[in-house]
Amino acid sequence: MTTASITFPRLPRTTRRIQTADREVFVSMRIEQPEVALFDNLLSHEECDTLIALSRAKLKQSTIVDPQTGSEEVIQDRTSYGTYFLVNETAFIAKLDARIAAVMHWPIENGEGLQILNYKVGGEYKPHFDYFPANNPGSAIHIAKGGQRVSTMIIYLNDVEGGGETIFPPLGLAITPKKGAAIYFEYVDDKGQVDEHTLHGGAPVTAGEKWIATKWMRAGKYIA
Ligand code: PD2
Ligand code: ZN
Repeated sequence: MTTASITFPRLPRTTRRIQTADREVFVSMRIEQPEVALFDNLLSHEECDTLIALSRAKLKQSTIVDPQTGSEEVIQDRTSYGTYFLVNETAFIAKLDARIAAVMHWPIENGEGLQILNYKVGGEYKPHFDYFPANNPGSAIHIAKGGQRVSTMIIYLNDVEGGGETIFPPLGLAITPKKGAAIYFEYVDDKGQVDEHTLHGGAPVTAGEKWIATKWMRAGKYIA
C-alpha cells in the first residue's frame, strides 16, 4: 500500500496557476488558515455537461455516515441525489481523476471515487466536517479504508439560478457555484490534527438546480 506521508499545506502557497497534463488551472482566491483555494476553470463546460449526462440515470438519494454506527443513513440534513464513479472507471473519468489529483497535489490512488450530487429547489447539505471525527464510534470503519480524509475538492457542474452557495460559517465565506469552477480545502495538518474551521455546508437551492462533483482525498491509498 502506498501511503503518502501527510504534508501540510498540500497546495503550495505561492501557486497561482497549475499546469496539469491537459489543462492550465487558475487560482482566483485563497485563504491560508484553513487552506482554501478557489479554482476558476478546473473543468471545461463540455466536461461538466458530460458528467451530468453520465450521472443522470444513476442518481439515488444521498446518505450520510451515522456517527455512532458508521452505516450510511438517509437523513434530512442532506437533501440531494447522488452517484459516483470508481477511480479510473473510464478513460474520461481517469482524465478528470488525474487532473483533480494534480491540482490537489495528492496521489490519484488516495482519492475516493468522484461523487456526483444533484440538488433540486430546497435541497441543501447542512454544515458538517468532511473528515471523520475521531470521537465518533462510527468513524473507525471509514478510517480503516485508507486513513483519515485530508482534503476536498467541490466542483460546480452548472450555474445555479438561486442559492446553492457552499458556505463556511466559521470563516464567513460563501462561494457562488460557477460552472467549471471548484473550491478546494484542507483539514488535516502534519501531525494529523483536524481543523474545525473547515465546517462547511451547501446552502438551500432557491431556484433552478445544482450539480456538483466532489473528490475526497485520504491520507493513504483508498480501499473502495
Ligand atoms: O454542495 C455543496 O456545496 C457541498 C457543501 C458541503 C458539498 C459538500 N459539502 C460535500 O460534497 O462534502
Ligand atoms: Zn462537505
